[in-house]
Amino acid sequence: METGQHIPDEAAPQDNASVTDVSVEVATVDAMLEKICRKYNRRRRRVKKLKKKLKLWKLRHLVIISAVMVFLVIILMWSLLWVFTFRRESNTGVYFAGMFRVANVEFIPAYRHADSSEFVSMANQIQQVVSRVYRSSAVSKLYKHTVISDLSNDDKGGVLVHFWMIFVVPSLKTPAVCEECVSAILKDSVLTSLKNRSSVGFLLDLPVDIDSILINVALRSDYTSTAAGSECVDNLYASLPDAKVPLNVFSSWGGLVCHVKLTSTTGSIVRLTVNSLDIEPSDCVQDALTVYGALLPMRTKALHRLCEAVRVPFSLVSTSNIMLLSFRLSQGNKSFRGFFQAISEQECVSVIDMPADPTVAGELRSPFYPSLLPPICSCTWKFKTHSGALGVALKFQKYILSLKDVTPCEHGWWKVNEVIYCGSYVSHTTVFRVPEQNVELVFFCSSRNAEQPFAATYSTFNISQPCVDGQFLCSTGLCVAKERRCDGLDDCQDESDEVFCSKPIKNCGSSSPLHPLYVCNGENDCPGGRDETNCSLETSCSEIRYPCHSGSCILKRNAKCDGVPDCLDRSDERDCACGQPTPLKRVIDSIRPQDRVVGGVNAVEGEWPWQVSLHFAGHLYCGASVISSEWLVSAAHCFSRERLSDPRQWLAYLGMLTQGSAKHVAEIRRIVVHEYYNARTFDYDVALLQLRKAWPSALSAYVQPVCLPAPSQTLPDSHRCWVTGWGYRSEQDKVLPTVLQKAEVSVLSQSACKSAYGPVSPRMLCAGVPSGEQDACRGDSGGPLSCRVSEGGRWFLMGIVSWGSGCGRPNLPGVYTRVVKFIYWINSYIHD
Ligand code: 4AZ
Repeated sequence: METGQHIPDEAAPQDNASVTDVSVEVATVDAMLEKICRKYNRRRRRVKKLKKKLKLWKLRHLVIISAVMVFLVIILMWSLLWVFTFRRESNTGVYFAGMFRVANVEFIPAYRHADSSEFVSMANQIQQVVSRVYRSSAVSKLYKHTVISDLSNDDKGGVLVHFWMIFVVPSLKTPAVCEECVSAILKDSVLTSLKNRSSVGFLLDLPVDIDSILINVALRSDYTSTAAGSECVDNLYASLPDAKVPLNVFSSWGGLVCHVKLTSTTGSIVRLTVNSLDIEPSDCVQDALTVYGALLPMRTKALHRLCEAVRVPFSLVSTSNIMLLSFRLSQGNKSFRGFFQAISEQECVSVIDMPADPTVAGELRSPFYPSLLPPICSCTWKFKTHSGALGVALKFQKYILSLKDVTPCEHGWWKVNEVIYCGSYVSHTTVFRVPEQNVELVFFCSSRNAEQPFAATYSTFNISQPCVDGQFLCSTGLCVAKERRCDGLDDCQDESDEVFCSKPIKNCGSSSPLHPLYVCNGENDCPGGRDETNCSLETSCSEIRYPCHSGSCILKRNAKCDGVPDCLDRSDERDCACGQPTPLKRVIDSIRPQDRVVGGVNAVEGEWPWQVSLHFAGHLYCGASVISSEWLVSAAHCFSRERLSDPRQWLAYLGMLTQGSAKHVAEIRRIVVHEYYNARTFDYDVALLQLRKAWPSALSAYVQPVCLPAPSQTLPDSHRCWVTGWGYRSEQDKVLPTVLQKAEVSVLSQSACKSAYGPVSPRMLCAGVPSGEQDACRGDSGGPLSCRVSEGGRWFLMGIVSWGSGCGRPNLPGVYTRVVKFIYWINSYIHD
């Protein structure tokens, strides 16, 4: 801005002004002063501004510096916290139980006593070697120490060393001390020194058999309860062959976990006889006795586990001269009574010359019979018949041989004249025939744990005619009278005499008796319903008659809970608080959209009050059905793998329509998988689950048991039933439905089922529709196939979702466990 006089920005020099100038200048003094004042003011303002700026700058820096300081302090504190608290907390002890054989060392009896100087000196030497190996390994920083727990005499010579190894590992590094990794360190050390195909090498200077090295991850509690100083470890020794060494254990004997170590003389094996075991059945959680073929509780050496009381004595053998009994006994009166013996190892080879008389038979028995089969064993029988026309027949009780397929044999494998068969346990008799004069049978044990023994009677048979004239050859190998074919009774024990039968003639008017299938089956087959009269007369029993409580039977097959008292004692109408749902909305089931559960529709609240959703580790895994206030029934295959058999990992959702809205969530106390369940064939696919607590009866509008059918109960072919569950809606589906789905399916005859799948067992039942549009699928397993015998009647559990070829495929129906075959088995648990 211009004012006529230029005011320089900076103070102008005034000393050169002359006196003559003064007058002139006097006139302008005021102006000058004003100028100076203005200049001064402007300067002051500028200084003020500068000061303000400086203040602001300082403040900003102060804030930044303080923020940085706070940040640094937080980092420092976090690091300190992590180093001193979290890091320490996340360090875990990892425990291993192991064993190896030290060769070329003579075993001396003093080694049996951990307090002997000989033991201490030998143990120190071994412990130092093992420690040196691990301290120079990749896991040296994590290795803590080794404790030698036992030295025993080994059949192969030398000393068998049992030891504990402890690592302290930050959680993030746990994979570095896996079972395989830890055992590889030991094996690698020996491997480098192996010579001349011998299995003995050197662990530094210790001669160790590489094949004997076995290391298992173990529990800390097992370590503390077996470690030196524990009050609950006992060592017993059987020095005389066959002499019984008594073994009695009581819960007052010690702590919760107690161990008894058994040893017998070199060259012998230990046989344990259990006379009685009094414990609570609790699925091995509270009470259990685990028997090991080692002196430490090593997982891969477990021989047998008892989680229920034992009343009938039995015995089992170890695979060597050592055995460990590991008791877990909770409070209460718990006891074990039995004894152990040193028995000699049997050479199991027999040569049998078959007698000429085909009626004379002998018996072959599993190794160590009647003791349970150990996991490792073999036996050979060589038969020779007197003629090329005669072969060898073996009649097994509750055991069957079937040709091996790609899956491994879980219950023993057999080599029969070079052909391989798998053995399995079944509930009936079978006959295995070898149509050759010279037969060599070799049996190998192949299960992970001890198993039931078997026995078979052997005899010769006519190769060209296995069954005599007038007899029919069943698939089980049994021979039954020809008249028994298609008589409605399971004479063959696998129903092979009752499939592919033409419909029996209804000889209603004739003097010969009416075919049993038509008699008292609930349908009027003869004019005037003559076949349905006198059905309540009490008579002798057979599988197609209804068993009254009194012990006698009536002809009416479907008498149970049908509203009419038929038995004299009225037992057929007892315990009928089941199978009567009270849907809270009207049920619409006729019109269904085609895009749901393999052809299903949403169920409504209260429609299937027995339906259960079983969740494993938080995820839907299977279905189940409520059958009483504390028992559910499901499929065995839902629990067959080791981790799935722990009841603590499961939750049962009861009274639920939509996932997440259960009226009751129940914990599981115990899972009982059928003892004959066969994971290869899915035969005997049934399991029972006992709840920790009964579900509240106040929930009866939402939770109710389904009726269990009588063993005699029948359904006409093509009878319509319902399958329910939260399983996938198609084979390709990736998401599970949230609302319970129901689909209507027809029951197929056993012949139609066999036409679809080939061999299906009598314990299986097919249901579906020819198009495949309605079916069960993955996730529905274990859930119910619910049927009403008569319109408006009660619902019965006729099937349990088991398996099938895919889901919803045409002519490949769903396969269900046939519940009528398991009524006695189920009742033996739920009415205990
Ligand atoms: C299963 O995997 C499964 N279509 C259940 C039932 C069926 C197929 C598979 C029948 O659990």
